Amino acid sequence: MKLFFSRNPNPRLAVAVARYLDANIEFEFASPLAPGEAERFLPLNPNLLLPILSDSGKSLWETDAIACRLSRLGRSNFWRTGDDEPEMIRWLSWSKENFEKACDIVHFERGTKQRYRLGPIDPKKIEEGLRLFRRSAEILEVEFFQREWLVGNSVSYADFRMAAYLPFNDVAGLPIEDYSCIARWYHQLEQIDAWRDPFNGLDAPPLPYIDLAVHADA
Ligand SMILES: N[C@@H](CCC(=O)N[C@@H](CS)C(=O)NCC(=O)O)C(=O)O
Repeated sequence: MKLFFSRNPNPRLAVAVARYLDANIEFEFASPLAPGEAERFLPLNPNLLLPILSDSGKSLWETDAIACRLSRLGRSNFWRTGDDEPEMIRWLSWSKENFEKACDIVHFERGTKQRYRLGPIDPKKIEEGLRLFRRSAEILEVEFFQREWLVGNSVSYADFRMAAYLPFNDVAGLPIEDYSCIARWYHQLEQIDAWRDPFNGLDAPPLPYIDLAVHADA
């Protein structure tokens, strides 16, 4: 079984899950969008995106599905099952439309667009992302005032998914530290080796450099 990955947010998340679960898989750095790569990757993922989990001629794409598969294979409760599952799904679903979406909007402008030279930062999108970030961070802050992790008393995939863009906050510059309970939760997540340094020992070139001074925006 092989996980194709890059250092971008969703593939990073999948690698972190695999390493947290100590999954017995191979890792291969990939660039399906690079010239000449489509022919190899289209049959594996018609979206030409990462991560992809490939297993004896079959492939699974979408990070959440891969996390679910790896957790089941490892007989782990990291992907919650039983009575906690609806609560975990609630956070995955909410995150996609709220906290993580906000992080994605801002990171796309300040990070992805600048890394891959996709155009200038759009201040309107930054404003929209920051507005959604504040609105959703207020909800999360209340939650983390009352609990250490999103589901039950231990880390789950919901925590990893919610935090998917936070390792990129050096470029995204989201005001996480304004929310002390969220900051506390994230520092706690950073104590987990697989989260903090998922690419340790893997062959994976660094992401293209961004000159933060040149790209400073509103
Ligand atoms: N909904 C997909 C999103 C996948 C996605 O957008 N992947 C991006 C990185 S975040 C990608 O493959 N970019 C090209 C690359 O990293 O080479 C998932 O959750 O897996």
